[in-house]
Amino acid sequence: MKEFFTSIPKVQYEGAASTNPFAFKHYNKDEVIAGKTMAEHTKFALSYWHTLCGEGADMFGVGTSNKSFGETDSMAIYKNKVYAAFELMDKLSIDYFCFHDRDIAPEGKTLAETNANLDEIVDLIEELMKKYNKKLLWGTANCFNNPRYMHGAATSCNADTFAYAAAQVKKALEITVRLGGKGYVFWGGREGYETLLNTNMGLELDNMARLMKLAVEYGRSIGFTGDFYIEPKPKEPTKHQYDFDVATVLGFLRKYGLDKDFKMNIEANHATLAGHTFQHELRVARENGVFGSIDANQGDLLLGWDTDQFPTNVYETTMCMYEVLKAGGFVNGGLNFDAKVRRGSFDYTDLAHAYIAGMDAFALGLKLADKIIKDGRIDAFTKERYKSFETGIGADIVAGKVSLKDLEAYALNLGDVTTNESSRQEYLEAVINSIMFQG
Ligand code: XUL
Ligand code: CO
Repeated sequence: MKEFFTSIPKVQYEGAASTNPFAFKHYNKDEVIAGKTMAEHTKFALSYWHTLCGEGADMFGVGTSNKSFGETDSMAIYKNKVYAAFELMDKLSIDYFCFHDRDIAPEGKTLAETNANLDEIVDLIEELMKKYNKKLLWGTANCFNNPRYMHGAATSCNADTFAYAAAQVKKALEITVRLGGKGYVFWGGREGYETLLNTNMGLELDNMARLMKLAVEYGRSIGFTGDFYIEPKPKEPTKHQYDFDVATVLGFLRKYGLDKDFKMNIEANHATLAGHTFQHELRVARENGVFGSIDANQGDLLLGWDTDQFPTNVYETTMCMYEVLKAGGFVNGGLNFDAKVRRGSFDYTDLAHAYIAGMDAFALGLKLADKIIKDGRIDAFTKERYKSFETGIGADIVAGKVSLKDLEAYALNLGDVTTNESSRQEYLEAVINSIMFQG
């Protein structure tokens, strides 16, 4: 069989002291942490679009990395992408992958031809999934790239576009089910607006929910038992994306009765674009029972766009894994690297370095998050901070036993509040550092 990534060896765990650029320093897949192996905790996934399709083009220049894998005919290129994907997953011990329909097969002249292209490629994917023992984390439809989606997909002003998007979602769901995927993602590609001067926001939101309802009905009817996800993002490509952040999406899901079937796919760089930390978005999802899956990457806080960099910031990965552990771990979700190498990192070797760096950052984050939880000081401090709600008036408030009148009577009797305690933020930040850096 052809080998595409000849410069990349099978990557093994060698431990933190290793200087081998092709070795894991922290990701030791079978090592047990808090009752589960690292592989079970992390469920790393390869993002097909960046890894097999992204060539590094930006607004100012063409691609710097060729992803045609030695072929010129379109279907032959896409078949080689499949072989390349499984070779890389195998070399990096990545158990899952995710894709958009258009990442895996080219569009034909008609929708029927496009669907036939998909079927042909999915046959090959299915074969290699068995051969390499790999799984599909989630599937999705790319309803944003083609010019037909210039005004959005479900939120387009053009009903024909809505219908076309629905057809794409139907097929993408069928493929996801066929490949055993336990997730289906809606990232609102162009579901937003550029100006309110031409926008019927009410109809657009109703229509967005309509497509999701149709997807749930159809998905369940063909045996999809996994989670539907919304992946919040506040802007880009449109000025305002309707799925702004987890809190906004929650309001949307509850309004349209979609909250039983949908959870969140939280992306680190989307969180920061929304003016939140990654941990904030995970916490909001966890507290509301909609934590589902993660698109693991990091942005550059000095830039205002989605840079989708491979995650290396261990503070971020640690607090992410802290939230994941607190949420009880992934059920159907996992850690998908929706991340791309920089334009100047153009050769295949860079792909290996990038995935190794990201996987190690999360493995280290997992170990440190487990230590923070086992250490117990952070949790104990937070519990103690709210102790006034465990007895007396606080317990009555929590139990819903008191009215405003009762509380007024209590406050009048109190005179003033004289017992506040320090929040000890600086101490707690130092505790985190002392656990993370014990050397
Ligand atoms: C875009 C983005 C997407 C989704 C899948 O910002 O994150 O790649 O993850 O459509
Ligand atoms: Co994403």
